[in-house]
Amino acid sequence: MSQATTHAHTAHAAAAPTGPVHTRHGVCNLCEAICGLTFQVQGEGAQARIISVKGNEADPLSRGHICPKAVALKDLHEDPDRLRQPVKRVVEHGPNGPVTRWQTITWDEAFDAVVEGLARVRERHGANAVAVYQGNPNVHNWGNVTHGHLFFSQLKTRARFSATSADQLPHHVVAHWLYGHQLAIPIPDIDHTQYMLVLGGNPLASNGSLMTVPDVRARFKALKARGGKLVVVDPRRTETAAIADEHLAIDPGSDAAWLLGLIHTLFDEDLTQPGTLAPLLDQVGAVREAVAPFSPEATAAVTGIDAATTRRIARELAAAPGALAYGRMGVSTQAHGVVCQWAIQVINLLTGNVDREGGALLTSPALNLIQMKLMGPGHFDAWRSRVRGAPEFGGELPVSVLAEEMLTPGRGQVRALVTAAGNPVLSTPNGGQLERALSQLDFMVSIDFYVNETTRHADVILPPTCFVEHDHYDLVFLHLAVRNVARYSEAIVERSPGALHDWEIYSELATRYARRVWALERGGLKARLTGMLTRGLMKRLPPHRLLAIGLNRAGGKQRGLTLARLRAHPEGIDLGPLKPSLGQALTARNKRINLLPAGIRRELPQLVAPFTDAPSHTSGQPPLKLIGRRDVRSNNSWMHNSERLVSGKPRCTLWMHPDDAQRHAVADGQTVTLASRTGRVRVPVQVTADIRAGVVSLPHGWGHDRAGVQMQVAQAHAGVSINDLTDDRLTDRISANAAFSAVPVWIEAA
Ligand SMILES: Nc1nc2c(c(=O)[nH]1)N[C@H]1C(S)=C(S)[C@@H](COP(=O)(O)OP(=O)(O)OC[C@H]3O[C@@H](n4cnc5c(=O)[nH]c(N)nc54)[C@H](O)[C@@H]3O)O[C@H]1N2
Ligand SMILES: Nc1nc2c(c(=O)[nH]1)N[C@H]1C(S)=C(S)[C@@H](COP(=O)(O)OP(=O)(O)OC[C@H]3O[C@@H](n4cnc5c(=O)[nH]c(N)nc54)[C@H](O)[C@@H]3O)O[C@H]1N2
Ligand code: SF4
Ligand SMILES: [Mo]
Repeated sequence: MSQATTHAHTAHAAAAPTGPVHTRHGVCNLCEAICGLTFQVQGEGAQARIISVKGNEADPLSRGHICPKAVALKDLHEDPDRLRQPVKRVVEHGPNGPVTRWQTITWDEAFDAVVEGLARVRERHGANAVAVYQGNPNVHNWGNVTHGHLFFSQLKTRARFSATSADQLPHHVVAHWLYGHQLAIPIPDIDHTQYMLVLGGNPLASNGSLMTVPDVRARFKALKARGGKLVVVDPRRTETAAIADEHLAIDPGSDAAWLLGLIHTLFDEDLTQPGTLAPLLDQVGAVREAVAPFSPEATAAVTGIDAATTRRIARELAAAPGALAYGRMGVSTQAHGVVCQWAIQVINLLTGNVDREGGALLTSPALNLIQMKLMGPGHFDAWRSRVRGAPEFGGELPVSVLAEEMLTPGRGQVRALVTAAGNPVLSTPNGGQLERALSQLDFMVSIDFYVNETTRHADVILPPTCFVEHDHYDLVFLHLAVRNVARYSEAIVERSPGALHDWEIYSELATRYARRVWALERGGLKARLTGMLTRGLMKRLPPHRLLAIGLNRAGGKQRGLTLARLRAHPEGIDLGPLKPSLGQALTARNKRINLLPAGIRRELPQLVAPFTDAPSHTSGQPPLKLIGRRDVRSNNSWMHNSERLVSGKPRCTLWMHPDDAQRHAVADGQTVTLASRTGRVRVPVQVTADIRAGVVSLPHGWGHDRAGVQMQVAQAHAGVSINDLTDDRLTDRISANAAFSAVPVWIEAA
């Protein structure tokens, strides 16, 4: 089908601003660092323009740090491609075949169309035929956190998916198993540690993840200045590896073997010293037995790291007064993601570094979702996906199964989709297959402000305001920050007339949808009336009112943490460094830590042969192993429409080691066809010794040249999508999280 775009919208920026200049304090929500910002805004009302964005020196967490993306918040605000009114997709049949056009509609029409579209599919095919995919910005935009569930819970579907399972699901599974809550993830005390072992994370480019750590470069510098050591384990010599004391270029996908080798050494050399948590640990002896086969000597051939080095690292970790292992994306999105994250916790526990200053600790945010029971502890494998039998976690299925649930006929086949702040075509494995599945749906709605690779398949797009147009209190990332702070920011500029915030869209959808499906619902009248009252009430409670209520419930008055005080301190209120609290919390709940959860106990014996037998290369050259990478000027798939973030040399290149380039007769800059089981892309090669031989790397979030995308700058810098090569069948063996690391690929043609 040819797609022409007749949708036009008024360019927003154009006119030069006039009038007085105001200074306003806010934050950046693009990544987990949540840097404090100072904006200069000129003009009034909806005409106001942002004229500068700077780091806020007074911010107790970010201390003035920003990265180039902060200024792009202004570009997003002014972007003429950003949708400002709801649109519906209209297909017209012209002389050259069907033509797609986006027609602007009123909010009223849009809500009605969405509610009708979803309700019809549910009536015909049941509630599970309507799927939901929630993307990453849902956790970066607090209105989604406070009000999203009102709508999503109404759908009563088990077909719920999110970016979590393309990212950090293994962390949640392990936190749930070991510490009793999916969000109980100990955070590196980077400002006080003497030894930090980083695996599969590149905070210098990502600005940290499951570790809100603005200004990470300065913090690493301070770590080294006080005599501490930074070790990076990554198949690439990353920006972080470049400033580390030591870099170990591990073979991708083998980290679990290496980490088991570290645990083995801790026992073997009598280095365990669990400290204050020791009385709470169960199954320590069972762990010792389970890791017995994985000596550094037995696993060295698989990991590419020699046994002497592994043993030395174990000794260093055990000896440092405050040390920690930290693993992120690279060791989460792989076939052994859960084993990796479990092993990292076990190392920190056995060396006494969990819940200890200079180790990894739980945070104490002003609004603690765990303590206040505003978020459930999580549950694993309570049901499984229809086609593959993949386990749910916390009510969500892994996104790797989304496309097959749409493409496989039968009862419960997914026929409608809601995407909310997500771009799964570019961000989930085998995006090409998902794309084919989306084009066959009966109905699709996207809550998003761009017509992008995913939303172009929607029947209706509901565009919310952008970040600078609404207030913010970070309900999620303040739980993950390396220092406790509380910080509320007002909107920086007024929203344009008629625009709705995400939370208002969810409130409205929730009420209208509930009314529409009232007749379909079973269950007691009382529960249903309570639901109706809650929705009615929540509609009148904006996020900031809920914040005020929440702070009050958390004893804010006594602690001087009221909304009024937060408003008076837009730079944030410092609540001090991380302090031990896990031990007390577990004791109070009468909980213990089972160091060898059943899922791990079952898994380890199955890893003995693959991890301890040296790989054999009898059948010619093995395929190359594909991994990803991030760049400080990208933000997943959706900030490439900012000219300042995409200018300069193209960044979507395939990194290849000189030995591999020679073997494939490929020159630097040459374009090759790279193929995998799922697809192929044409991409220029960048020859560099900064990657391990046998491994190639592509960044994710590119591939904007699909027909019908309406992001002009991004289209001009399209790149290719790594997820046209990644594989929905390659998943973490326990959680079924996507395994993006070590995808087998080969060069088809130079
Ligand atoms: N600039 C920028 N910042 C971002 C984002 C962005 O897109 N751009 N995205 C944000 C999001 S959503 C997240 S989740 C975080 C992620 O934050 P990080 O986890 O720090 O993510 P990456 O920078 O991708 O680092 C992953 C590293 O793992 C390495 N790696 C790949 N495979 C393996 C393996 O098998 N073993 C080991 N040991 N390493 C491996 C890669 O080479 C890479 O350096 O970043 C956030 N911040
Ligand atoms: N191969 C490979 N794949 C990856 C990764 C990788 O490292 N390698 N990283 C993975 C990771 S860590 C993540 S988190 C996922 C991200 O996966 P997704 O969340 O699916 O993708 P994003 O690129 O973050 O897309 C965000 C979408 O939300 C919209 N948006 C932005 N802000 C708002 C808002 O405030 N409200 C609404 N309603 N919409 C908004 C944007 O326009 C965009 O369409 O990708 C994953 N995919
Ligand atoms: S590091 Fe950059 S993108 Fe991340 S919050 Fe800070 S300014 Fe925003
Ligand atoms: Mo992520």
